[in-house]
Amino acid sequence: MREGKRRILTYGTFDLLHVGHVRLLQRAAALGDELIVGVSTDDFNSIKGKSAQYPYQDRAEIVAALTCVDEVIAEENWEQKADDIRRLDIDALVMGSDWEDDERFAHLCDLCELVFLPRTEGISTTSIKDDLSKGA
Ligand code: C2G
Repeated sequence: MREGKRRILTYGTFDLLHVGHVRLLQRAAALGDELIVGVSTDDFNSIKGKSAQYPYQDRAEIVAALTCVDEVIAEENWEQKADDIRRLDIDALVMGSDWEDDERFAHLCDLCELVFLPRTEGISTTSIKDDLSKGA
């Protein structure tokens, strides 16, 4: 905790922001006093095998505009999380449940709490893109 404030961290691409993202961020924010969000850069998205519709600057600006978000940092690689947790004095790392079994997160429980929240079913950036391309 920093100055007695419980600090929450989460990461994501947050492309074409939708209710699944917003509900994740709101629930994460509700677990503490401050929410810091690592938004994946365009280069890191390439590493993740994702290509976002919006460039990093726009995605970061949109996430930063949410009232439940206190700070946005760039997520540039898989390896930065431990350093981010220490540097930002994080109390809990919060992710959607699709990350629960990912070994890239398991070791982080030595540094802070790990919380995995149920995903919002029935919506994803990919499904939005597919619907739009089909003229749905
Ligand atoms: N999410 C959700 N419900 C959805 C869609 C997404 O709860 N219907 C959550 C995801 O579980 C994730 C967050 O919203 O915790 C952001 O999702 P994405 O933008 O798809 O991010 P992702 O590709 O999962 O990147 O290092 C971690 C990665 O950067 C996470």
